[in-house]
Amino acid sequence: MSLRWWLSIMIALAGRLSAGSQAPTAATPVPTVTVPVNTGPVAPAAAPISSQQCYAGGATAVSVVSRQNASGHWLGDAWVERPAPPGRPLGALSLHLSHERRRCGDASTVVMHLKLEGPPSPVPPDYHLFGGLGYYKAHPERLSWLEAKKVCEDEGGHLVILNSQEEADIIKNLAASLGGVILVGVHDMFSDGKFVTVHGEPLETTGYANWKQNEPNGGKNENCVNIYASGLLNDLSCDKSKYAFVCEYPPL
Ligand SMILES: *[C@@H]1O[C@H](CO)[C@@H](O)[C@H](O)[C@H]1NC(C)=O
Ligand SMILES: [Ca+2]
Repeated sequence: MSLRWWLSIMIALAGRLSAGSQAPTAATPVPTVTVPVNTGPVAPAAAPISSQQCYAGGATAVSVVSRQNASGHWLGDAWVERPAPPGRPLGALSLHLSHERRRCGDASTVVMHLKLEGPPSPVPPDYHLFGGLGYYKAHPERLSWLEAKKVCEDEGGHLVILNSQEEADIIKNLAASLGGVILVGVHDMFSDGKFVTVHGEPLETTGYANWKQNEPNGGKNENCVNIYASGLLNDLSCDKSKYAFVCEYPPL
């Protein structure tokens, strides 16, 4: 099972230098562009990432600056910062950089290309990568939501959080093979009706919040959440209802 982790940034700085004219224009304006990296969400219009600040975004931040300075030297800088679970080793990364002039008709551009590739990070035993989305471990043993949460955390993971229809499809198929119900990492223990993930993120912003019709219906008696094999969500008791569960370990 080998996940190839890569990112690729291409910056085309349109110098619009015609074929004959070699003299660079002094103090070209500094364009800053944001480009998608990998498949995760991308932070909008990231400024150059300062090492003085803590990175707080849940998305990948990319900042690229490319310019010619007053003496005509080409200068480029690229920063990429993405969230990563604490304590995960990165492994050896290989980095390839190239720089070339590209012509298209009588327009000319300068292209900087950065390519990074590294092996997958080690994962706990029995976690399997599904669809490039994350590493999952199915637990067929029936536990309460609170017990299941602890088992996942003790393994270094967390109760599964659904971030897309694609991910929900994987987990609902697991639910079908594990008795029809899977506990997921969402609850409203802190404020009734305000469902949040085990990381504290509001359910509505996770990317998947499809409740079964007439759910959630448990009020203060049902503060934890499961998914059915239908893919729909339900609230249930955190300590009395015992079901199978899935632990998740994020990629990278
Ligand atoms: C332009 O950048 C080059 C390379 O960093 C540097 O040597 C040169 O002094 C710079 N020119 C000006 C005018 O800042
Ligand atoms: Ca319910």
